[in-house]
Amino acid sequence: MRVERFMSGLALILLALVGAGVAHAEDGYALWLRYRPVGQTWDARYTAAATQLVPAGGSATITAATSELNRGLRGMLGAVPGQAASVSRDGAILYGTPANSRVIAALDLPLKGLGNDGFVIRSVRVNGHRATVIAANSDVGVLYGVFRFLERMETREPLAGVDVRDAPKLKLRMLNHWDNLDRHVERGYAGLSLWDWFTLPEWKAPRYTDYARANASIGINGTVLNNVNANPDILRPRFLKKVAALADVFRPYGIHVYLSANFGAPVAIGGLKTADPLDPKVQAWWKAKADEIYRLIPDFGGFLVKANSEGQPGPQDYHRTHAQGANMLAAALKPHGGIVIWRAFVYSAQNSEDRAKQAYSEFKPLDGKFADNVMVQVKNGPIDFQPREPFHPLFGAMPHTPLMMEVEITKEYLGFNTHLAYLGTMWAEVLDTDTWQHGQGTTVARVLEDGKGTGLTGMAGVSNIGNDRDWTGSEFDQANWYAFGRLAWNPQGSAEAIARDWTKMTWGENPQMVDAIVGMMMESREAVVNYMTPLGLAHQMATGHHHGPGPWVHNLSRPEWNPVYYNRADANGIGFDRSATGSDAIAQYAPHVAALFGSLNTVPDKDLLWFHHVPWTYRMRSGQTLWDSLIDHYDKGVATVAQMQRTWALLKPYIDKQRFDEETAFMEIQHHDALWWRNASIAYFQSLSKLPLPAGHAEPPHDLRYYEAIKTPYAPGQAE
Ligand code: BDP
Repeated sequence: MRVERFMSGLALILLALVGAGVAHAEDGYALWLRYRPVGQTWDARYTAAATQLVPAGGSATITAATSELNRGLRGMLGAVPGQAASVSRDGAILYGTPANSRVIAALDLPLKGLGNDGFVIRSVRVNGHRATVIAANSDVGVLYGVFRFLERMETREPLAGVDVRDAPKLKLRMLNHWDNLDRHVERGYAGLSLWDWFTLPEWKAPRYTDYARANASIGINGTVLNNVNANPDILRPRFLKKVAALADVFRPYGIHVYLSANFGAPVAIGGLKTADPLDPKVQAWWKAKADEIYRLIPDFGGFLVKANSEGQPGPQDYHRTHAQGANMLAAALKPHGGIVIWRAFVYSAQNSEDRAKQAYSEFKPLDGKFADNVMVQVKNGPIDFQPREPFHPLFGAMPHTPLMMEVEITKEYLGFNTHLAYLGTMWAEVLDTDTWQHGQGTTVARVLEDGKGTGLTGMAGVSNIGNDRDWTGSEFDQANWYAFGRLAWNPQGSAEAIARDWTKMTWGENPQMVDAIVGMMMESREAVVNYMTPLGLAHQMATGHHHGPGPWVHNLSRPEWNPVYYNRADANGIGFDRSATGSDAIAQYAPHVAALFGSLNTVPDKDLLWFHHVPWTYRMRSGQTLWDSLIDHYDKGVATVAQMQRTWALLKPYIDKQRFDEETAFMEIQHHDALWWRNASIAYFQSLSKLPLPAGHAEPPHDLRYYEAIKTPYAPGQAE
């Protein structure tokens, strides 16, 4: 009796919970694949277009597509359609390749030219019934099409009369995890590494599958599992078995596994005395290692290498070039179809050349000297993932080398996980910039789309994923993972359209709310630039962890580690002269671009202090002095954050409590940090310029010493 009463009490509570909408309580785990009920307006229409699933073929990938359709339709429509071997009623969804389905083959769809990964989604008639066909040349293409189909429903696009034909513009769309073997994530702000090396390979956590689903949903098809500052132990047999277990989970989702390789591995774990790439024993060691890896992982992608950079070993230790090093590894991978991705992020410990010039100086002479299974991976800007940089000059200077662009999804220099900064706008800004390599119109996007005869094209993003429940440490940072995938698929895509799709899937469809959130996102990165490093400043962050301001730092052992190296502020003025009268970094760009950046008359304000040193009293095109404009920018940054807070507060009625509360708190942190950045930066620069603040702008509440004394030694994500 008691038990019964207890049970019915429990049932009542459960019912009440569901009824009261607590079912809507969300913690971000579902990402943009929330599949919430579509609501009355859409329910009947979508239900009529999803009455029956007709898969073609039985591969693990097609099975994954079926289970995603089931999951999505159950969530959005409340029911799972039955599965059938052929279309037997109106509203069927038929998905597969022409090779696996005579019906699909007979539809004669425009699949030519779509490659492996492209797809067609179309309303058709089959056996006299209305149906939607999702077809591709490979099962992975079909899976991408299925995700796009579900995304159309999530973003409330009509399914009747659908006609989509799409294919990725880049071949490799990769995440780079900077994950260590002890699960610490370098520059990670979302908990520990997802890879639980300790329990692999036996325990393949379900979360690995969810990771693969999320990536496949946005077309990501490669993942480098470990930090570029690579521990050679990952190449030991014990770890390779664990890597293989992850590769097995990811395979159905079209995701290939890659590893960061430590160039010194033959010495560190191979018992050799040298890692010289021209030494036959070293070559044999890498060949045997590659053979061993491919026995375990037949579709292994290849190696990512950080060599002779920030203390990592490399071919230059043996007086060999980057090309000689890369080509040696490439030869080991070549028989298996693997590739080498060689990073161009280098600056020397001895070289006194402007750091912004060093990668070009090192790599430009090597153009055309790399094997045809090597790509060079170039960061978006010439320094290091700053809130704003001009595009990297190598993008306009390597006509014979396939280039991969590397961006940092994790916000090492843009406020970690607690600052809202949508990076789609930042990446689109770089992608849309014209390098003028082959005359007007050679944008960075087009350079990336050109495999230089090798067929290798790609984009890499340093992952912001960890084992936090919401994956990325904040809801809004999920948008950066999503936007990366979308832009890697189509580097000419629109950052705003991407933000809009993500917002609808992540927060809901209410049009006012969507407009408000997209508006916040679209100005968020500029706000960070304004309160941290306006007008072309860069690398003003505190030492090591890069959290908070440190524009005064001048005592680190290497000149280019110090913020003063970048701001060059003194009593007279501020900025780094990279024009012809200075370091002449502009000469690394095509003449048209060099002229644009090199002259004070034409340099965009946003890049002014990157390329020029100007007096505090310099007259900007607006008529303001540089000093006044600088202060304006800091204050604008803070004001934008305050505006975002007000907008967000108005959205409370539309958003579930946990996610709303977390972002509210994070925006408070962001506002506080923005003020800190503004005040500390102004206090420092004012100690040099000795100028009063323009009317209407408040003095920093404390003196410079106060800001210099602020330390945050336990900031997360530090390099070890
Ligand atoms: C820097 C990071 C450092 C990375 C390095 C890299 O601070 O942790 O190892 O980039 O890209 O921005 O290799």
